[in-house]
Amino acid sequence: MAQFEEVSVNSKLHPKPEGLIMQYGTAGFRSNAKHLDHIMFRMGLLATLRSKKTKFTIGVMVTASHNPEEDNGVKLIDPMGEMVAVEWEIYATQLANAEQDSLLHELKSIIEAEGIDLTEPAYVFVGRDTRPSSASLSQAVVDGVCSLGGKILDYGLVTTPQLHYMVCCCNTKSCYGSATLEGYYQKLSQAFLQLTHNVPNRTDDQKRLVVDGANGIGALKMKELEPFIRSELQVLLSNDGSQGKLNHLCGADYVKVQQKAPQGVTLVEGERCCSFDGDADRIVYYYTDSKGSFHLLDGDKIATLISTFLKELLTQAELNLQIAVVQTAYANGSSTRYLEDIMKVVVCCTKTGVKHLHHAAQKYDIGVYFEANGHGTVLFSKAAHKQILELVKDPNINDERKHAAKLLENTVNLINQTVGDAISDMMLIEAVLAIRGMSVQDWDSIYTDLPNRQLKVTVSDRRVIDTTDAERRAVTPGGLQDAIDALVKKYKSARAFVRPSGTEDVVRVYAEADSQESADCLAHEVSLAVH
Ligand code: 16G
Ligand code: ZN
Repeated sequence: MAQFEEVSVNSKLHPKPEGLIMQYGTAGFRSNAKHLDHIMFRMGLLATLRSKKTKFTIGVMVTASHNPEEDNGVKLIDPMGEMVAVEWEIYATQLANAEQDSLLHELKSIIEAEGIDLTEPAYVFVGRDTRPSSASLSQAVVDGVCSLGGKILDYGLVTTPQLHYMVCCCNTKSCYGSATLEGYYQKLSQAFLQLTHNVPNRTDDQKRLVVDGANGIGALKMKELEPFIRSELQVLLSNDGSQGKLNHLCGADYVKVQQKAPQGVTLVEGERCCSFDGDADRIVYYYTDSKGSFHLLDGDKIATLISTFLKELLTQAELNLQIAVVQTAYANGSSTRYLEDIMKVVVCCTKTGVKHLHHAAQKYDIGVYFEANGHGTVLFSKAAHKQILELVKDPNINDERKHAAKLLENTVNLINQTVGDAISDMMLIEAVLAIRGMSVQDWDSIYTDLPNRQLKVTVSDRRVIDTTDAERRAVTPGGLQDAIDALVKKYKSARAFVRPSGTEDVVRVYAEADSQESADCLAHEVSLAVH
C-alpha cells in the first residue's frame, strides 16, 4: 500500500539508533532530547492509528515537564482529554523499540490486533513546551502523522493541560468549550471573574500573587491570561523565561523537593507565592512567616482547601452529592486524618501516577484528586453537573441556595477537568481564598503536616520490589515489609513505604513521624532495609 511506502521512506529520515530501548512510562517517553527523534515520528504514527481506531481526535504533547532543559518527552492524549489507554502504552513501547527494518511489521501487527480500518480519517492535535528541542521534535510527530495520511492541527506552544483541553473540546463538539486558546482563556477567566468580583472588602494585598513560571511555557501563557483577569488578580510574574533556564533552580518540583523559594523570588512575610512546573500541569503555593520560616502548601493542602469549599457549597445548596478525595501513598498523614475525621469526606488511595488518580476520581459525583507534588484537579460526574445546572435555574429556591448553586456552576467552569492544570488550579485557589476571606496562613493552619522525608536508593534491580495496597506495602522481596513494620513501630505517628520509581532507576523511600529527626532516622533505616 502506498501509505506504508510513505512510512517506510519517511521513517528513514527519523532513524532509530540501533539497540536503543525505551519504555512508555507514567510520564510517557522521557530522556535526553537527542535520543527522541525516531520516538516522535513513531508516536505520530501511533496517534494516527489511535485516531482511526477511536474515530476521534488524539493529542500528542512534546514536553519533559520538570526535567532539565536538555531532556524532552512525549505523551499521547485520548479523546476525552485523558491519558492514553494502558493497552496503547504497550503498543507505544513496542513501536518505539522496533529496529528500523521491523518497523512496518510492528505497525501492521498493531493494525491487525486492533482491527483498524486504514481508510478511516485521522486527526491529531500537536503541542509543545518551550524547550529548544521541542520545535524540531514536534515536526517529527507531524511527519509521522502525515506519513499515514492523518490531518494535523499544530497548536505550537501550549501547556500540557491546554492541549488536553483542546482535545476534549474538539471531541465533545465544543460542549466543553471552544478548542482555541482564546476559548480557553475566555471560559476560565469568565468563571474566575464571576466567582471573585462580588467578594466584598478585598484589599490590594489579597489581590496580589507572585507566580514563578519556571522559565517555561506556563510563564508565557500567564502573560496571555493576565489581561483577562487583571481586574481581580495582580500577577507578579517571575522566572518568566526572559533570562533564566527552564526549571533551573525554580519551578514546582524544585520548590517541593528543596522546600525553599525558587531563585528570582524574594519572599515577603505573609505574601502568597506559587510555582508552576515546566509544562504547567503542577502547582504548589508557599510563603514565609514572621520568623522567616518557609511554609509549603502542596497538593494535599490544595485538595483540602478545595474539597472543604465544595463540601460547604453542597451543604448550602442542599445538594446530595458524594464528594471524595483521591490521594496517593505520599499524601501527608495529617491531611488524610483531617479529611476523614474532621471533614468526613471519603478518602481513597491509589498508585502514583495521574492516570490512576483520575480513574479513581471518576467513580464519585465529585472526585477531587491531587498528588502531593501538586498535580491534580476535580472531576464532576455528568449527573452532578446536571443537578448543579438545574438548581441554578430553579425559580423556587431561596437566595442562599441559589447563591451556592451559582458558585458551584462557576467552579465547574473554572476547573480543567481533563487533567491537572496549574493555571486553572491557581485561579480556583485564588477564588476560594477570596470567597472565604482566608489568608495563606489561615489556609496553612487548617492542619499541620507531619514531618516527612523522602530518599532514593539505588539497587541492582528495582523490579524485585513489588507492592500492593496502593504501593503502601511491599509484597516482595520476602521479609522486607516485616522489617519496615518493625522499624515503624519504634516511632510515634509513624508510617513508611518503599516503591520502585516509574521514572528513574531507583527505589523511593518515604517516611513520616512526629518529629523531623524521627522521620529522617526512619527513612534512613528503611533505606538500609532495602539494600
Ligand atoms: C510521573 C507522573 C506523576 C508521578 C511521577 C512519579 C503523570 C502525568 N506524571 O511524573 O504523576 O507523581 O511520575 O514518579 O502521571 P516516580 O514513579 O519516579 O516516583
Ligand atoms: Zn508537568
